[in-house]
Amino acid sequence: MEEKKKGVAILGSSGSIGTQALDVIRANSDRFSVELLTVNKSADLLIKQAIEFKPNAVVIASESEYQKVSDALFSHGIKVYCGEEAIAQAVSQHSIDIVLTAMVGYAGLKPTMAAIEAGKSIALANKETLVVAGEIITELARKNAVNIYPVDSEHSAIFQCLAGEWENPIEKIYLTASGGPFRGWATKELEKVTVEQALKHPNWDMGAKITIDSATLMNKGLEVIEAKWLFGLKTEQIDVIVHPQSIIHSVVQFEDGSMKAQMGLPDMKLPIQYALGYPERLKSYFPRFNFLKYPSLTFEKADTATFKNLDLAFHALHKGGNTACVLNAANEVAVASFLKKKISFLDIARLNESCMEKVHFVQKPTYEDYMTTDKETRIIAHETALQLQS
Ligand code: MN3
Repeated sequence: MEEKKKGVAILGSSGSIGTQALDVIRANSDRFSVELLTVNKSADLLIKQAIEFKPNAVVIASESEYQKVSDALFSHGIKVYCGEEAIAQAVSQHSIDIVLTAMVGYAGLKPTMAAIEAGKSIALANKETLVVAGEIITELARKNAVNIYPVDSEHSAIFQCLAGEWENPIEKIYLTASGGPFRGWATKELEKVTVEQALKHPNWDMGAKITIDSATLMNKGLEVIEAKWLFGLKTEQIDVIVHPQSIIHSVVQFEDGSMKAQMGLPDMKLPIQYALGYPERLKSYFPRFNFLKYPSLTFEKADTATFKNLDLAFHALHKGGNTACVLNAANEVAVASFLKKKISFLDIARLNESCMEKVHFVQKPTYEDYMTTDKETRIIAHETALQLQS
């Protein structure tokens, strides 16, 4: 008997995760069908992807690109929509079983909520969604009996270690961090870091935002917050360990002291495929790890005195309320300003810290409070960026 293919929606199909997800689907076309593709403004790539994968519908957020996409796909019988609102609506299509959320930043929040409300499984690649509103998202998923499968490699590692252990409490988790391209650098050396240097990650090939976040250790900070919500942990149960080779992707320690780690060569296709294929492990031809090529796997403490963002994330978790939402919005503005060469590399953490002090604290935020916090933070962050430039 032929099994029904899993219908996949990819939100953010033009990005690094989105294109790798399509590689996974191309290699497993007997298992998956693409039902929806969405992009922000990459019209040409969207057209090419749509013609190859024949989704039911596509959405382009940028309205100015709509006509071009619509003209190109008309004869292929693919529905074309535009605007942010359309993304949230399109995810509820019947043919969709799982929604891969691979867009960047705060923009992921609303469509993720819509997908959960429509009862779709979530393959979560947009960590900002849980950072901004982890409590609301996890509660919504519980209410709608929706599973959230992590795509972030560290969280996928933890999820894989937990398979078969659902009844056994976690004592602690260790998120591994490569340390980024500036591991071991002193503050003085970091003053002059250029955008080009920061965009070179030693182990992972990723989008610009996450590559900068990796260089500042903000990415690991966001992942700490993401882990808290995904696995229902207390802040004290989460630790970060620098592991420059990026072979061990994270570790779970159970109450008997036993530790399970998931390892392999760093390749985002593996966690993407695991999230889409769960609970099955689909055969892959990704390169295999060879122990003899890595005679030493090493571990060290994260340098949070130099890379302050990681501490800011722990601080945000301790303080709770809307603080992580503030940190996320501040950081999105800070990274964009750095990429435009308006502020320096070290200014990113300065800007983040300053916003966390200035933005008005809300102890028990509602969805509307998060929207207000995000807006308010971006205004303050832009002002702070201007002050830092002068
Ligand atoms: Mn990661």
